Amino acid sequence: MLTFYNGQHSQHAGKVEFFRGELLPCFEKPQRVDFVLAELQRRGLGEIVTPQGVPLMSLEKIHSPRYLHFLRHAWQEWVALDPANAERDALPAVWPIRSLRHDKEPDNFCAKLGLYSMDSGTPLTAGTWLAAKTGADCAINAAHALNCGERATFVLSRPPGHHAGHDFFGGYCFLNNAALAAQHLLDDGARRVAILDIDYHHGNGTQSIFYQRSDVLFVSIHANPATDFPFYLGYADETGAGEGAGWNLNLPLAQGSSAAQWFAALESACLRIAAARPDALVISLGVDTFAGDPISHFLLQTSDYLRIGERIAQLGLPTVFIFEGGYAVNEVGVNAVNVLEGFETW
Ligand code: SP5
Ligand code: ZN
Repeated sequence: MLTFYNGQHSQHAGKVEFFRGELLPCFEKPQRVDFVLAELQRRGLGEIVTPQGVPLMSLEKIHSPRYLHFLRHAWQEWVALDPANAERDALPAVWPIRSLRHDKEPDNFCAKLGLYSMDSGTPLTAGTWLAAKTGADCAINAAHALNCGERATFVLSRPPGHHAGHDFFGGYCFLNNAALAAQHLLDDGARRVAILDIDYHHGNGTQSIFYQRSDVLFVSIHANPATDFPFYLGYADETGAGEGAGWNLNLPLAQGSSAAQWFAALESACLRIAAARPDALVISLGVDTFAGDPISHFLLQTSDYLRIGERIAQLGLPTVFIFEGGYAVNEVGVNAVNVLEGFETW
């Protein structure tokens, strides 16, 4: 399997995230990708390539121009507020919630941070734009490679993407790599693309981007949003709207769900995807479903990840795997690569 690796990912290295009144060390750290890369190389699972940079125009198919402009210039504006900010992560602290305006972009940088974000757990740093942009390059290159005859490709990048919406960051995500890959597959001629999101957290960004569209089926298995981030989206009654009615399937599970319960949901997900007869598949591959994950509450074991890959392979579709969450750093490499190996060996 061809892997598109973002060597600039380490430029995004947040110091802290805000959680319950405290600044905690970031869970989403560079070593995550280092462990996956080491495990890929150890197993010799295929070539690792550097992507070509894509024009900003291709990001505008998913993200708003003013959000992209904000992200590109955010760090210099943050440091312009106070030179001492060069040593501090930028975290939002004020948001335009219901009754406040979204249509005016404020001049004040802290106000802009709130306009373009959903949480205070996602630090923006000096290298965030570079890491996120080269990650998006990987996603679009990996989608394009399917058009050039690859059966499957893997996007090994961070920061992750599935919480990022049309014009906001959050949940450790800035650019929605899965959405960018799906859109590229459509632009390359696919009539319909399915996205299967198996990260522990609901992919609110991806869902909202495609909610009104029938050319992208979004299916997600995740923790019940009543108890888990991103809290405000991901319920089973969200089935799509307008043209997209019927093209969104959420399969929320309770905290503490077993592997058996999780695999029952995977079966429902795969049946829906097969019924849609898509031309290609994008997997938002989070491995924070692992029993040992420090921020999540499902109970999958390392060997379960091989079975996930095998079941996905049975769909028989050209597939782009995109690395999302997974915070048990020592196991994240083995678990993620097990999915790829299960897929390859089926
Ligand atoms: C891509 C992805 O997996 N994003 C997840 C974002 C989750 N953000 C909320 C994290 C809450 C951290 N909880 C700390 C628990 C410490 N015991
Ligand atoms: Zn997650």
